[in-house]
Amino acid sequence: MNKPILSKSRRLKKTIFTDRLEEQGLSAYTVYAQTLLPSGFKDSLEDDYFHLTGNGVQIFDVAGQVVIRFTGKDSKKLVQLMTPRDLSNAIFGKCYYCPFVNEQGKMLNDPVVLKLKEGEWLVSIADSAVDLFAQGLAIGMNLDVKIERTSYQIMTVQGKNGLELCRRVFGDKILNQKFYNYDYFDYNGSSFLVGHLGWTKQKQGREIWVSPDQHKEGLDLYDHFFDIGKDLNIKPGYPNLIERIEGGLLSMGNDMDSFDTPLECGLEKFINLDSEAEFLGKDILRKQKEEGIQKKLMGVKIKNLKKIEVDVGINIYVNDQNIGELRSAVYSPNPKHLSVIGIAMIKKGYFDVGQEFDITVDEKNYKGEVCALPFI
Ligand code: THG
Repeated sequence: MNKPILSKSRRLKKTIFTDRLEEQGLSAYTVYAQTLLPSGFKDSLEDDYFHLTGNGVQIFDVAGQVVIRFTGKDSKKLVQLMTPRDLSNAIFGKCYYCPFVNEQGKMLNDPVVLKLKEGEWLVSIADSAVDLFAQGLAIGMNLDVKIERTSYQIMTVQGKNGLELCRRVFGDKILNQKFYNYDYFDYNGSSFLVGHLGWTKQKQGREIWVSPDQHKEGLDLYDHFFDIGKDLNIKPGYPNLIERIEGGLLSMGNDMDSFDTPLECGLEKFINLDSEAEFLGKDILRKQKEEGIQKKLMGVKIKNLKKIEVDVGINIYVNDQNIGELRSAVYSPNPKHLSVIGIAMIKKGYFDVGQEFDITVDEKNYKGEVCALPFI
């Protein structure tokens, strides 16, 4: 079939790494927060999955995780207003994964939030325009805050050998960094913000946040990783759909959108509905928690299907009755699965593990089963 290409333009932001990735054999892009996000190189998605979860290291250009900076007297108030996660005791050096919601308590985004200084917050967004929403709130509420879409450029080092690669550059201090903490590390006289997190379930990954005035040094560091990482089996990578779905890492716009609440998305452990904090949708979310949810994001497995591309939600049925929608899916070559695995929003009464369902993919009928997230 004809494979259309993505036409580039100034509207689709390139990153400081884009040219390099193309030299390295980039074969596919997607777009994330208006930024080019790599989605394939020379090898197959499955080969890249085994490399990422096996004995290698991959560097991803994830500058699509656009960083919005909030500064000023009301910066904390505004960031808190958008999330049911209680940030009142947020400290420097920690990263906070925060569901952001609108006034209906529905998902707006699911960024990572950092308190950088008193009165300065960085919000590293998923794929929706948080800055515009925040600007509207700030104007409407007359808040003293400056909201800027920055040119931070994030790269992430992932895979089993990633920590050793980072140790070679940043020294032993990196080995002691705790999950979801950030700190500053030197490379070549430049101080980089490095966080222990990043877009996979590999738990050893590190993100390097190249600041707006470090673009040259950031690209130097990218090249340096490849120079010194050959014996560690290094290659350029990208958020891997198989690894993401297995790990149950949700994707804004794919698995969840502005029709879903964090409770329906299984994000309850990242929110505090009993806090004193003032945030949008508080009463609605409290009520929903009390009354119980009517739908829930779950894992699904589909048997006897080898290939699937979900570019629109696919309905799921039990006895010809619609019980939900498949939102992301991929064939997993992991010997534990060897089937299509996916993430689906399932209606109440059917979101129990083991529930069987029918689904039609490319005009053929298949049987599936609801399972828990994450898969592994
Ligand atoms: N890094 C940065 N910004 C981001 C992401 C990132 N912005 C958006 C995007 N990712 C949002 N998606 C997720 C989803 C899950 C996680 C991170 C970002 C994640 N969750 C951990 C888990 O589920 O195991 C737990 C996090 C925690 O314990 O606080 O890592 O990756 N800069």
